[in-house]
Amino acid sequence: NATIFSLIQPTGKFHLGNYLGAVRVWKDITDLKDDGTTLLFGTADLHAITVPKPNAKEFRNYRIEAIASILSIGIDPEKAIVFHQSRVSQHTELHWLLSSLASMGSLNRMTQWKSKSNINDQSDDAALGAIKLGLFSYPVLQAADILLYKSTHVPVGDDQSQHLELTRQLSNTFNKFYKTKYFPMPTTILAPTKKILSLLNPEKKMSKSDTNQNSVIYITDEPEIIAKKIKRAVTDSISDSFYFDPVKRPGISNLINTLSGVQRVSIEDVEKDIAHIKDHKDFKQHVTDVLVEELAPSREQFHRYMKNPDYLHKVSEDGASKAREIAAKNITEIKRIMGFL
Ligand code: AQP
Repeated sequence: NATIFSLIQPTGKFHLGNYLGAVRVWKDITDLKDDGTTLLFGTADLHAITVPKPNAKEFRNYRIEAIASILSIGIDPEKAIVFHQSRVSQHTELHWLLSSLASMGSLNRMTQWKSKSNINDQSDDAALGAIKLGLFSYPVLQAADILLYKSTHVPVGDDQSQHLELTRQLSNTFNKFYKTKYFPMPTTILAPTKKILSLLNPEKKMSKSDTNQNSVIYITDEPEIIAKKIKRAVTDSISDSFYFDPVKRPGISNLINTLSGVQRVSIEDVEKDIAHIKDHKDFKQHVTDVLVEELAPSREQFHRYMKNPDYLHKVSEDGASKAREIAAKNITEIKRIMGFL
């Protein structure tokens, strides 16, 4: 039977990238599946402490907000297991077991620890020495998350493809070493929308941890905030027509890609739809209108859920208890294969 699994870090409010690259895809999958497929979606709260950490009070709030966001997008907790990673201790247990198979070389090739630690020069020993082990071994924990449930499919944005490749490598290494077919080779379900970029620097991806709030549209942003951020978004001075050309027009192309994702139509169809627009002000107004309309229902739901923390707690604890049932069974089998039992 298929198992579809994905997590998101509770490192702040979810933004358009998280929405189009992850959580809206999770909702689409949940709505579609009614065939006994196991669905697990939740927060990667153990991963969240590998980046500059919020204080405990903020972190508690981010975790709650993440569950409220997942539900407000319309994921039905009766159909999908919604939970916090840290509430299922087998994730860290499998992380250790897999870390004995993960080579430093393969982790060294991952790009995320470099971008998240802003390390440009790998001969800078002092900078390298300051990098935390947790950030470096992040992809091993991610592989453990996925393999713990013998997941067959993992929906993610394209920035995560490299980590999924490492997961498949670890699955293969384990199976070969222990002469078993225990772990599946999880397939990446790539989000249909290309990476969403920062509004102020379209060289970088839109990111929760970006220090400049104006570069990010949060899915809970009020209409006037969305309008203000889109107004300030970096574009260009080519007027009269708006078309997709990420090299020459990165800012405009990022907005067109966003429209294509939100409206679920191709880039070409967006170009046709906006062909009549001649100036930047009208183009930005159009983008604002589309975003405001798309995000309004989940924003309202989000505020409703946040007024009921007991319900959110219950959903994530019920989810964790269902996840633990699968995890406990699987970790016992894994430890038996490895000779611990
Ligand atoms: N800009 C993006 N465009 C498309 N997809 C994106 N995702 C993240 N940013 C974009 C997808 O969101 C899912 C959850 O990501 P995550 O929170 O686990 O980690 P991240 O990729 O590191 O996200 P952020 O927003 O950049 O968080 P911080 O700043 O805390 O590191 C993933 O499926 C990812 O592909």
